[in-house]
Amino acid sequence: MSGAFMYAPEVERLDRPALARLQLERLRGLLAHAYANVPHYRAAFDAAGVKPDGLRHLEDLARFPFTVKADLRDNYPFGLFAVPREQVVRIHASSGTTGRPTVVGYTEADLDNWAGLMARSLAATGVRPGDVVHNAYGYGLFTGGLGFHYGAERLKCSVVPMSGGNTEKQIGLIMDFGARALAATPSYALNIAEVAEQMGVSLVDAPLAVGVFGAEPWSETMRAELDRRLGISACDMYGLSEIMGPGVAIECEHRVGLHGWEDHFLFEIVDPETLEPLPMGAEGELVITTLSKQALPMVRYRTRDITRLTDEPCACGRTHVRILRVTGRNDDMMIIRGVNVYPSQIEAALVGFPGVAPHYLLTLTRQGSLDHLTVEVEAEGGRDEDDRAHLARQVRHHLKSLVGISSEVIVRLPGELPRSQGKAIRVRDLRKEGT
Ligand code: DLL
Repeated sequence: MSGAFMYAPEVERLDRPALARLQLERLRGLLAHAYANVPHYRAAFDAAGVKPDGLRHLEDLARFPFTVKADLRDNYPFGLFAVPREQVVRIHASSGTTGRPTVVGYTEADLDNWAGLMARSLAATGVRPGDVVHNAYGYGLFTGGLGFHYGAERLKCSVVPMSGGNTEKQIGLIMDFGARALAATPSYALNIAEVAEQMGVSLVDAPLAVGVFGAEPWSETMRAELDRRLGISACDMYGLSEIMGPGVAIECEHRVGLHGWEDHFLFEIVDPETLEPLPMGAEGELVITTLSKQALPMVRYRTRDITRLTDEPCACGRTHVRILRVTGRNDDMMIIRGVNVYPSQIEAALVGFPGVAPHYLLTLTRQGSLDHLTVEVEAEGGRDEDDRAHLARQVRHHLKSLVGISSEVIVRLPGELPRSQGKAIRVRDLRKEGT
């Protein structure tokens, strides 16, 4: 395919008044659909004293109630579906750590929109029709595998439905099939890079050119690491099952924040404490309303993800609002001796630090009434014990001055920490067990 290809529906470049008109029309339809067909929404709207036809302007949405993950759990499994179950042609679920899984459903039209948005997302990163797309996101109840699969097919790519795991085999196929794009979690992409190096395979010299990474928080330093070790341009992809799956927002080739697809979603930032809407540019919790979902309409869904929006123009010409890199989830924020910190901030400080490999594990314990953070990292290459102890002191000092937290640092031997196959487990929180 020629480099001039552009999969750029006009809707991505609508001016603000036209986009707002489209959103208002769709929002009215969505609210009416939710109110008419989902007892939970009817009760919640009634309790808040709002009616779908009372919405005149987009700003009026602020009077509508939020939806939270517990609402999905309380209505397990299909209670929030707004269409008869027979019209739901796909069901996904996320396991969560406790309790019932979160169940989501799609009509045929929902799947069609999802594939279309994923195709637009992949195209924005520079993936082209005809490209071989190696899909290492997990297939199954997780939305990553199938979400990418149908999007890449819609864009007319050749999709390799690899799923996660079996890393050496993955690398063989990436090379043999000449994959141009790699779709994976960033932590699994790093695992692929490392195993390739151990096998003596140079992915940097392979046709691989684009990485579409998401499903977990990652840092700019991790991006630089993945760019360099895989010889790619690594783009950030954001999404969540409750709203659709992957393809809610994507970085274009300029990689300056993720374009949120405003023709299908309405994005707000609210103060996570007061729940008041915050102005453009302010940091807070991302709240999303779906504008076109049939099976599972979501009204003001609190994502728990902390980020900022920007409406500064992007060099690509797309007018949709950009979501800045999601630093972490509200639930993942650690308070270490009074300092608020996200795992991705620690990652940003660790990755690229001389002598340290980009693998880490954070463990939280309670010592007396104080939180205690242990940071385990791996040494790069063989180092003796004294060397590692010296390195640990340097890392400890670096974390203190850069992130402002005191921690205990242990430098492990190469390969000692677990490797990711999908979403990485970065934090072990042992505080609840009273350790
Ligand atoms: O992770 C959907 C997805 C698949 C997105 C593949 C991108 C690529 P869930 O399993 O429901 O859905 O998890 C959603 O993961 O609320 C965020 O906390 C986190 N997350 C997803 N993408 C990013 C990202 C998929 N790019 C939850 N940066 C979300 C940071 C992310 N966090």
